[in-house]
Amino acid sequence: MYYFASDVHLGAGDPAQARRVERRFAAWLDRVGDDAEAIFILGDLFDFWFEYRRVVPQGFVRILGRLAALTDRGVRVVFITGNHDMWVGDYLHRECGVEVHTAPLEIALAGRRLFLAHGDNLKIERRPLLRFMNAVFRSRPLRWLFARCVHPDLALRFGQWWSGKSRKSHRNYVSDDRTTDPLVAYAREYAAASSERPDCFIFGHMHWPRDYAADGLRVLCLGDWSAERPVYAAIDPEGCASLREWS
Ligand SMILES: [Mn+2]
Repeated sequence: MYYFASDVHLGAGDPAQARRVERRFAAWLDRVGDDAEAIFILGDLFDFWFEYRRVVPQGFVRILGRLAALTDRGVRVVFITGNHDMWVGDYLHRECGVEVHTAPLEIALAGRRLFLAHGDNLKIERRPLLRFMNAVFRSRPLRWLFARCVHPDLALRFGQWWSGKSRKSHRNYVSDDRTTDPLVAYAREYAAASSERPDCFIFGHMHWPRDYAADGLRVLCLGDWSAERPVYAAIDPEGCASLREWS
């Protein structure tokens, strides 16, 4: 089995809330770990993450321990970073054996061709401001400078404040499938332009679960983990994909 989850936002909210979400996701990892060939985390695992050469943020040990235990057992864990954890470096790979990607990933699983992405920064060419901000945020020299000049406690405090602000500002104004229409539109354009058309697209980011299937296009959008019953995706050995609720 292959499993897909996104937008856990570990550390978000007050400490009690953050712990609740951490336990929820830990229980899910325990369950899917039983029969998983691979587990894909499609971004925003952390509400904020910034790592120094020898310093990482406190917390999340239930999750980090489980990820390490999974990869120790030979379960493949793939993490595509999102807009809240774009500063993940090599710590998760070195310590937990997680395969980290900072861009969308095309991959063949169970005889299906999949396109996996967090869902931010798609079609960025036509948005100069977003492109500029991305260049700044993702710039390696700036990251290096930031890590050398800003004390970790200060950096984390700023980052957590910024993440909370951004999360709240992105809270959906329309609570229906229209929220994920841009992802479906992106998938349609991408499929039309590619020689090897993906059988299924899986995205996170919008915190709005949706199973879209029309005109040979299949798009799965995952839910977020602040929900009582988070929605994740599964693909069975026959290549059959579905959204599922975790409770
Ligand atoms: Mn998110």
